Amino acid sequence: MKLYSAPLSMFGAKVEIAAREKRLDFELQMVPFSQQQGYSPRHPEVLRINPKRQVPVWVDDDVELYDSTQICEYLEDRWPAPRLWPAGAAERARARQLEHASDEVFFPHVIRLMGLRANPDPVDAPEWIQACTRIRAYYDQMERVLDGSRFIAGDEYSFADIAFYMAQFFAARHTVPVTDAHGNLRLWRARVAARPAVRPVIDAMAGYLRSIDYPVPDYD
Ligand SMILES: N[C@@H](CCC(=O)N[C@@H](CS)C(=O)NCC(=O)O)C(=O)O
Repeated sequence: MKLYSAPLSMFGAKVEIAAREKRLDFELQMVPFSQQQGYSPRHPEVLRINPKRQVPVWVDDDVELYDSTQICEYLEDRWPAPRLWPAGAAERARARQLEHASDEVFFPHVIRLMGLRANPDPVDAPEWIQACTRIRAYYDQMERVLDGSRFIAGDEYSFADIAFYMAQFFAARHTVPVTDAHGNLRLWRARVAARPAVRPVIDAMAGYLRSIDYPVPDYD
């Protein structure tokens, strides 16, 4: 099995963590990527398999998939243990909703910061302030979700934790870290970072950032 990812792909990291949690034997293929050129040239297998031309892409014989969430669903169906979605239908639906919100509600604010950072002095721009405010508001929401539970979707670790752990790392990289103002989230972050499946993935990403002289935020 093969995972096509990239050194700063937060969506690729989600899949890598999930595959490690399930102790799968897979090859990790990093596609060409640099801060200057972006994803150029595109890897031919990524172009062949993903009409969106993005990583992650997962290949398991004739099963060829793209999109991190879709790939995680496959991993869960194909290797149900250890479980990464909760057992009950309602709990599962809630966890899926939280995973989706992390990728599609929270992360777009981070993407907005990434785009604005190209400008000389973005910090006074109303769009910058608005994105930071929305990121902190989402932290407030997750702080309440974590009140009395160890993980985002309850007491069991799930894909929702993997998604939000990676998303908040990117928010931290782009100036809006989880701080002591969010005590539940700080404890949760350390809990997730300590997992043997998470540690090597986040350490490798931090190592890549250091190798290109980029700052690394606290991540545990
Ligand atoms: N929803 C997709 C998003 C994938 C995505 O945005 N991948 C980024 C890397 S993290 C990418 O390949 N970007 C290059 C591009 O969009 O051209 C997923 O969950 O896999």
